Amino acid sequence: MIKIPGEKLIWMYKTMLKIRHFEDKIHRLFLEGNMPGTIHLYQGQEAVAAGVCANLERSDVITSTHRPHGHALAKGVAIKSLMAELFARSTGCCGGKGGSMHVGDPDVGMIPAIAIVGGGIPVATGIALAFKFQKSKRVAVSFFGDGACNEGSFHESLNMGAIWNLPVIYVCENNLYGASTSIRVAVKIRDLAERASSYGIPGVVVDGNEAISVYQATSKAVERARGGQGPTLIECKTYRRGGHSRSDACNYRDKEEEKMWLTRDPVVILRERLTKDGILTPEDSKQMEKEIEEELTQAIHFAENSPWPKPEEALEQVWA
Ligand SMILES: Cc1ncc(C[n+]2csc(CCOP(=O)(O)OP(=O)(O)O)c2C)c(N)n1
Ligand SMILES: [Mg+2]
Repeated sequence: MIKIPGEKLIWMYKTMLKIRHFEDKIHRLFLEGNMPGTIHLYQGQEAVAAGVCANLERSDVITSTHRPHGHALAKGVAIKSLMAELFARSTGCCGGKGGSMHVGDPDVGMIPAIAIVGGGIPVATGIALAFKFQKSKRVAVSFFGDGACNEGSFHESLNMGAIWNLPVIYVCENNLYGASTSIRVAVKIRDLAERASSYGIPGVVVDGNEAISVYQATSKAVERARGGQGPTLIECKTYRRGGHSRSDACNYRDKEEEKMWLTRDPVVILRERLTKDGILTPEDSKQMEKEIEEELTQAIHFAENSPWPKPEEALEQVWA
């Protein structure tokens, strides 16, 4: 176990709070009809984005999914540009053309999210191949769900990453459901991380609601990747606090299971741990929440007052 510096722990906590508050706000805005499109909330999984990204440099690159807000905030996409994108305004990180499922900013190392399930895995693998050709120490990280592990792209990418020892980390966020389908009827093995052995790479299972465990596992994987030893598959066991998307009442989930996971709130787990270790006080936490709320209010104001994209902009930034 490596010792995690206090400021890193605080960064992880603040990042998780930021994600939680950001999504509380946008959830309300969507339900009120003030935001177009749809959203897939990341709430409950914050420890994964924060624990992984705390190990990355700005120059490292991540790929994400249809559930990308947490990854974007943890990798450093500006809140204002994220908010404006969700409001479909031209000041958004994709010029208002992407919306919730396609947020990203290559300047901070996030490829705009790919909503095709499993679509980001080969992209991260290709980016890692480029890093290897460039003899750079940068790493690529692909975030994806349990559902993506049954896509061909998962298997093809892991094999390619493995045989070429690419600097890539595969982070599976196993929240036990692919939309409404329980993992129990979708795969026969207990841990998806077992699949790593078919490709000759390490596969580790971590408690995805424990930011510190996620951090530790990622730290090892990043060291391996930067050292030219190839990929790692990290399976983070976690749970969505809400539905798959905004209109899902989750009738397919067992109520006892829900109750158990909801008591394991990753934000609370880290807060209690840091408080116990004397790294965080309740006042620090309150102050952080206040600052985040102010930043969010400003971001919403910025987004609502930003211009809509012009029709002719639809033909810009198009390569194919
Ligand atoms: C190739 C493909 N098939 C189906 C869909 C529709 N779809 C969107 S999200 C989703 C479930 C994905 O589950 P998982 O990978 O576990 O991610 P989670 O939603 O749990 O974060 C599905 C089936 C899609 N976007 N892409
Ligand atoms: Mg899932």
